[in-house]
Amino acid sequence: MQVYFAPLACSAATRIALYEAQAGAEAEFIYVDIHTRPGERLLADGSDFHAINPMGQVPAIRTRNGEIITENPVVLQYVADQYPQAHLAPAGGMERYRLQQWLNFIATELHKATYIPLLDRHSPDGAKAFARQKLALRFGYLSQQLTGQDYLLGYFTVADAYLMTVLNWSPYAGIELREWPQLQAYAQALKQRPSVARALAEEMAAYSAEMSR
Ligand SMILES: N[C@@H](CCC(=O)N[C@@H](CS)C(=O)NCC(=O)O)C(=O)O
Repeated sequence: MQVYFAPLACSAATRIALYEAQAGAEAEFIYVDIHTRPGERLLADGSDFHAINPMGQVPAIRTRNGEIITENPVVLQYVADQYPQAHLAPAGGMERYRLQQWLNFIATELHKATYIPLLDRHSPDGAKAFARQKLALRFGYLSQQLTGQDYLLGYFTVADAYLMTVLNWSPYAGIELREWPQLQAYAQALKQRPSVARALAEEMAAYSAEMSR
C-alpha cells in the first residue's frame, strides 16, 4: 500500500493505524507538499499530486491493486479492514455504524468545521469566531462520550487515531484542551501509546524538516 501524506496533517491518522496494526513496514509513505508552495501540490519527484487526488488533499492511498482511495474516514476503514487481527474497526453491525458515526463527526464537525478555520492563516476573523463558537457543544459531546471510557468505542479504533490527530492541532489552533479535562486526559494517555508516540514523533520530524527547507 502507498500512503500519500503531509507532515502532521490528517493523514497522520493513517500512519497511526498502520503502526497500531504493526504494518508500517508494508506501507510506502509518499510525501506531498501541501504547506510550502500555496496552490501547488508537488511530490518529491516534481510531479503533480492532483493527478492522484484531483482535490490535492491527503490522505490518499494506492492499494496493492492500484486503486486510489481518498477521504479520511474511508481510508481509515480500508486500512482497518486490511488488518482485522488488529481490531481497529468493528467488522459489521451496529458497532460499525457507531465507528462511522464518530469518523464522520470528527471529519465534519471537528476537522473541517472547527479546526480548519482556526488553523488556516487566511481564514477571516469572522470564520474563526464562527468556528470557535461551535467548540463548546462539540467538545462537550465528546467529553461526555469519553467519561468513564478510554476510547470512543470503548477500545482503540481508527476513530481514536483520527481524533488524536485532530486534537494534536489544538495548540496551533489556539484551543486550550485543559478547559476540557476528559479530552486533555484522553490526548495525554493516547500520546503514550506506542503507535501514536512513534507516528507523531516521525510526523513532527518530517514537519520540522519541511519547515527548515
Ligand atoms: N475531505 C478530505 C479532507 C482532507 C484534508 O482536509 N486534508 C488536508 C490536510 S489535513 C489537506 O490536504 N489540505 C490541503 C488542501 O486542502 O488543499 C478527507 O476527509 O480526507
